Amino acid sequence: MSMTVRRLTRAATAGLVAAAALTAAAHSAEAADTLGSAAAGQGRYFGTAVAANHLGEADYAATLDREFSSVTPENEMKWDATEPSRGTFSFGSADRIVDHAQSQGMDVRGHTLVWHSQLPSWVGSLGASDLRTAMNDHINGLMGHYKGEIHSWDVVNEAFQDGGSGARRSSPFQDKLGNGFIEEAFRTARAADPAAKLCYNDYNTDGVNAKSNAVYDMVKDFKSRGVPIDCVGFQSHFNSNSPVPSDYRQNLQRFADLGVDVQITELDIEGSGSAQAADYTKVVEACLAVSRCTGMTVWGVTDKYSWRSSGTPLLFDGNYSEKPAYDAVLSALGGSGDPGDPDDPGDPGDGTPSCTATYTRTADWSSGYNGQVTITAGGEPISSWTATVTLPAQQSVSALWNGTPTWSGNVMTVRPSWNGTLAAGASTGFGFTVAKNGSDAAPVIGTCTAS
Ligand code: G2I
Repeated sequence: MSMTVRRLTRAATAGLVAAAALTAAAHSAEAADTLGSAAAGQGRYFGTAVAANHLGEADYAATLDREFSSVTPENEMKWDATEPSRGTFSFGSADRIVDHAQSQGMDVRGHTLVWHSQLPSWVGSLGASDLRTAMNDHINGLMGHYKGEIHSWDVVNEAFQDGGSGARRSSPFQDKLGNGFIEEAFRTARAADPAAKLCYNDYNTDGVNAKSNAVYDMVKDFKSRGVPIDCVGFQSHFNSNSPVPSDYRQNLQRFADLGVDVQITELDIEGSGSAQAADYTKVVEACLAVSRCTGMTVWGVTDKYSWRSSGTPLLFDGNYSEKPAYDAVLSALGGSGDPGDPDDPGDPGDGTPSCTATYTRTADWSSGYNGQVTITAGGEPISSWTATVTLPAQQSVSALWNGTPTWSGNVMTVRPSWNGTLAAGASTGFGFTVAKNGSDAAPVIGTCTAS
């Protein structure tokens, strides 16, 4: 289908979209008991990254539609997905997300136009002059297709190196077009969709450091020379190696003081329980303290689909139950959700048994290892649980304790032996010994189900 036809088709639905947005706003005004409605009460959006291939999962879509007011396609608008060969655009998966968002009255962030990663190899093989044309054609192709439908675009993503130098990262764009590629991308983007906010987006720029200083200097220079830039995105992927910086708010504020909006674009914080909740509170409070911090996006709906799933970094667990981090964010946003409300999914008394399963390798030797899966009940007591462990093809289990396995190929389904009954929040687990048979890969733990 030609781009012109898609553009007309998308524009023709705009009236319906506006109607849906009004319905959502009217609904949310009644009670600020979701992330999106509570954030709206603070004049902010609260978004999530979304993957098109999960939209058909009822619980995923229900959680998304209930809680969030903005979506960012996690991979579907990237160059490899949208222009896999030169001049041939494919918008199918991204359109599914945009259409879904619009049907629910949610806004859309565009991610991302010019990035060194998820870049098809044909781009890297172009000479400078062709590459410049291809970069501008790509920006025009995407922004034209979604003209008027994206509230903010990540025009350039991750163009600076990590570490102390503050230098630009090597990429086809940097190496062949030089420092000016960023400015050129922003100028092209402004002309392509004048209504979209144009953002520069990066990670490890959340506190004041050499990398954020380099981005700061670029933004300052752009503002002084009239290069069109409206916002800076702070990805905010946190864990114990990269904790929420103590000068997070101060860093957001110094960018805002340059005359740009700031947005938290890919928030996730590894951990669990009250420690994770406290970290999330810090982030939300920092954004709310900076008037130009216009919104926050978490990088996924549920822990089970996170790019860092083993770190359980998100607000909903693998069963879509609200975690303590969810309650903390809602409360920091001034929402009226009650952390102990039996009507809230995941809160004690909601009547839905749930559990989570987490895996650790507890012993390791050349020919084998021991694995331990910890089963933790959600906000309700449970009387039984089921967890699946998918082993790499070569491996075999030689012993298993504190659980009862059944097998289907290399998938082991484990149910309790004596340890099915758990109080709300209590844990048990099972262990097993694996013969590696030449493969040292880790097993994959499936979603825990409880009754
Ligand atoms: O790495 C986390 C994020 C850092 N900032 C830019 C973001 O765009 C980036 O997102 C992640 C996605 O969450 C992952 O889902 O970007 C990764 C790729 O750089 C994404 O991973 C890719 C896998 O590498 C592919 O193998 C897979 O086909 O996801 C693809 C789609 O599931």
